[in-house]
Amino acid sequence: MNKALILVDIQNDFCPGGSLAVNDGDKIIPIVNSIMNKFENIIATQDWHPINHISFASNNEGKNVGDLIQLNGITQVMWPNHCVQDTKGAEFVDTLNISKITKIFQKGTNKNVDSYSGFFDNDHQSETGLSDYLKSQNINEIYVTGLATDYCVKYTVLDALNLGFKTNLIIDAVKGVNLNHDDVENAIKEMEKAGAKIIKSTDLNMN
Ligand code: VGL
Ligand code: ZN
Repeated sequence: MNKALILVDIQNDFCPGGSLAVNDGDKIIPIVNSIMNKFENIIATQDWHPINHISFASNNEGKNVGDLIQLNGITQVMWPNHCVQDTKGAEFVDTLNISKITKIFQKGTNKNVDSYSGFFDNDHQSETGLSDYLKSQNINEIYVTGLATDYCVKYTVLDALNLGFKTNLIIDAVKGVNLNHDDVENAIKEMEKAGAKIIKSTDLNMN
């Protein structure tokens, strides 16, 4: 069986200067680059929204960034426009060593539903293909890095565990949004409780 490194949404809009910047989001990039040589399978997800995406406050009259709406029974945060298809903000950060990426999965492409997880849309009605791809490569263990800890990283980890993948969270290679001050802490606890192993990038040097 094989293992894979997963890079969640390491895109310009989630780094300082971007429209949905995560504090110190760029600080993970040298760490992510430095562990790539431990993996043959390096899979990146890319938040990839059409300009009319439902998660953008700008597409919901009277809503402001940070507001919550109900969407088919699911709570949806109103985000600033971000990761719009074919824009600079949606590109991978240019200091990321993208030459090592072996496969890319784009998500959030359906304007009517958000997709935090790299596996499924938030309503769990459609898949990105990541799960089938991992199975086709005999990958049963994943190591997750990227942005943001309390959204796309968390949902990717929880879905991976539900799908039966052995899942490690590389704690120094993720950063979160923290709309509320303890969101990141709670997200880490939730992932751990669901069965994720919390490791440090330096632990990878020991095997
Ligand atoms: C994300 C909010 C909206 C993420 C994506 O990558 O964590 N967060 N879209
Ligand atoms: Zn998004």
